[in-house]
Amino acid sequence: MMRRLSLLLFLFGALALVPGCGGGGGGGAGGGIVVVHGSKIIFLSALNSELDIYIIDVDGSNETNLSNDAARDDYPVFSPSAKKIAFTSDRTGSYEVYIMDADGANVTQLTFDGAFKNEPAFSPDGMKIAFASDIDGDRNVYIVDASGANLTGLTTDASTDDHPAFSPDGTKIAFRSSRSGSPDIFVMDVDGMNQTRLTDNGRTNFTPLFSPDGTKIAFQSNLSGDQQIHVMDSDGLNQTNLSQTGNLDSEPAFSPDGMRIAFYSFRAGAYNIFTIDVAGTNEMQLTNDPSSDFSPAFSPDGTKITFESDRNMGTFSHVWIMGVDGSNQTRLSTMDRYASYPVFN
Ligand SMILES: [Ca+2]
Ligand SMILES: [Ca+2]
Ligand SMILES: [Ca+2]
Repeated sequence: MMRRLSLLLFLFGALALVPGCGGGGGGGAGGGIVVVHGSKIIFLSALNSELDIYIIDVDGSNETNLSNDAARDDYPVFSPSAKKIAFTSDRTGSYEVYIMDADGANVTQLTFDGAFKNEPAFSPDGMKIAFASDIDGDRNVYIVDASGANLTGLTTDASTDDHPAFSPDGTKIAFRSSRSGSPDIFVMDVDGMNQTRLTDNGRTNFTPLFSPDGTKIAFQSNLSGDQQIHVMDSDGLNQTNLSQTGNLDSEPAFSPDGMRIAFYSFRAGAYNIFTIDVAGTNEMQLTNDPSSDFSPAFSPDGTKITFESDRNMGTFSHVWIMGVDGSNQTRLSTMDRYASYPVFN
């Protein structure tokens, strides 16, 4: 997956693992977690090639390191109930899939084979986790029960298969595959049957994302030369370049009602957050700052957007929040660490 932080970590160089610092932080009884959706944000935090998963209240209080391990703890995703967080960690020396309670308690390792893994995604019922791995030597999409049982490979082609994303009804998984010669968006049944190619443009297509009602798939493509936000019907029809700016547009996120897509764009020499209707109309620029604003994500009620920005802090990126009209832009995280990829519970 083309993640900005991966590049950052590459620049830092290889990680020297510090032994003997295991264990999840947070404490508390997992079964008793009461979730108020939209009240908390998880994000990835990095410093000196070490990664941790943090959580913070939407008012900026209670900034907490949930993983609290010397290894690289990466790719945090809330379960649909937001009571659990799946993530990857190399705390055993290889990247495995883990699950923990949303307060950091009850860390459970789900995979044990030693192959690289990333991009975990919860099924809509929270019972399964899809992820990408090279368990079989090449990159494929796998699925495992949230208990760790029934690890199953869904793709078998020798090319790259990754970027899994569940449909909202849990029956389909969209993914990226290079089996046809160039990276394209595919979809398959959740058991791996009926793998179907949706894009066929000879260019690079990646990171499919179902709309909340499952009727559309947003994806990124360099079909027009620059990386742009595209959308299509979930059967591959009506493929449309939404952003069409001639500048880098990336990291699309659907609003809860599925009507708008937020993304970041590098226009006029700065990274800023924009939103646009899925029909390609009513584009709005929400941030207008020379700093870098990335990774927009809507609140569950659709009234707020959290994002990453390095404004005001010089070196470090931080978690910010604003209204969907760009109002009241407020910094939430305060640690002297990089903060990236914020998402609401
Ligand atoms: Ca860590
Ligand atoms: Ca493969
Ligand atoms: Ca900016």
